[in-house]
Amino acid sequence: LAFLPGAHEIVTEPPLTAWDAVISLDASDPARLGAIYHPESYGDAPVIVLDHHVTNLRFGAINHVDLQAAATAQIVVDLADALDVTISPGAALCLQTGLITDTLAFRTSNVDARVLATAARLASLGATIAPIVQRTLVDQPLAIMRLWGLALSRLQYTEGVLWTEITRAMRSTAGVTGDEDGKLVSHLISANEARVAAVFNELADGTVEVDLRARSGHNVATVALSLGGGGHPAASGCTLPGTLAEVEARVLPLLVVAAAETPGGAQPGENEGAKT
Ligand SMILES: [Mn+2]
Repeated sequence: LAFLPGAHEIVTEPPLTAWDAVISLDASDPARLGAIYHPESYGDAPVIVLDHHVTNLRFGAINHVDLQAAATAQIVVDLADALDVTISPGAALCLQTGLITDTLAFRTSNVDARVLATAARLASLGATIAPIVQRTLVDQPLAIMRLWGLALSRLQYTEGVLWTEITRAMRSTAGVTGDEDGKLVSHLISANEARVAAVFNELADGTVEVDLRARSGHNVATVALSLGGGGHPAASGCTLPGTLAEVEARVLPLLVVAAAETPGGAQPGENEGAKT
């Protein structure tokens, strides 16, 4: 995201100074904010939660959770309008990037006329859609593709659930530094046979990140929530302690149940990818 204005000001360890307010965006629970969230040091500063996940735990002093918003950036635009704040070209680029990444380039099922109108308006301010899609959703390092190759060679399918795993050794072999996997699970769910997809990702700290996707009519948000995570019915995740084998043994039976749900019991409003 280095192309965004202000990107160089992003820090992963904010100073523990006095803040006027702390604003959490697109996070359904504090755990999704990771180590940057220190509520014990915020004093009287209110935590303001802006989000659109159905699993949101309302952990702020002020919680503005708009379940109809296709993207959290849509909520920010709505607030700017309500407060009569002019959106600069730089802000438009950031907000358009938020719309695109949160909706996987306007492909999630909650995309509606409202978010398309907002995208058109931000485009008119100079935030052209195609280059943002290319940079945020299409371009991948070669090492990530090598990692996909290793992970796809371990692909397993059972009762509507398509899944694989990524070990630390595989990441090392592929030359991938860090914990990212290029959102492999988003590709798994595109298999015709997959009603639910999962990637079990062995992290450097010894925990396992579980990324989940579901086709319309199936719900992985309830699975993620029951395991301490969260997200949308069609896209959710959690992080669990244990070995890959232990976590897989715990989660896969729940996914088989989710894949067996009949579309008649479908939940409205699903979505998405970006988890922060
Ligand atoms: Mn989101």
